[in-house]
Amino acid sequence: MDKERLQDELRIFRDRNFLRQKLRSSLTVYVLLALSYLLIVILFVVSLSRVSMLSSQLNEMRKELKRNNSSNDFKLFPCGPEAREWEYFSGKCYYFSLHATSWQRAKELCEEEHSFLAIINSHAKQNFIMYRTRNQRFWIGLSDRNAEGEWKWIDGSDSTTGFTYWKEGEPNNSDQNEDCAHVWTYGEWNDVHCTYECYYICEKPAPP
Ligand code: MAN
Ligand code: CA
Repeated sequence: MDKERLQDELRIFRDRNFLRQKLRSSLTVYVLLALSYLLIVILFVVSLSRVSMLSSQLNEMRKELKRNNSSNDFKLFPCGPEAREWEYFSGKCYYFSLHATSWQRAKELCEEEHSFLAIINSHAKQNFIMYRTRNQRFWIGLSDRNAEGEWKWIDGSDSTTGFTYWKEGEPNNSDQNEDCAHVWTYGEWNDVHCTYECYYICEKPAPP
């Protein structure tokens, strides 16, 4: 009888021990699992931050490269590397239009580009414009629209006192209706009706 009880107790003891051991080992597994999850999360966060650090460094390098390039390009394109249709001459930038229009529209188109119809006030500028316009008619910022015979530049300055380059016999106000000036053959100036369609030259100061 006693022996049986003893055996029972021994079995219970063994069972409990077994359970305890099982519990302990599965606890170890869970702890290990949790630790490895934690490790993965840490690794993920660290690599994410490294990647974002690297990408911001790369961005900085790209910007620096762009800055260097564009400052170099300014040597080649003083009117701005992003505005290569503007040509540099003696501190000013000029745009020679690719289509013809009326004097008024040309004036507006220049103003839309923060510029004005070209004012020719020196031989050097006259030559530059002559070489560039090659006998084509291009509007310049000169008219006597406000008072017949009083030729004024677009900035209000009087043209009769300064540099002029009229073709011989011009301005002749042909048909009493020619109030706007354009450069023509060999860059010489002529007056025509303002609704005539000419190419046009815009001018603006070169960026600092
Ligand atoms: C001729 C001359 C000019 C005039 C033009 C108009 O070439 O009379 O003065 O401006 O015609 O087309
Ligand atoms: Ca004329």
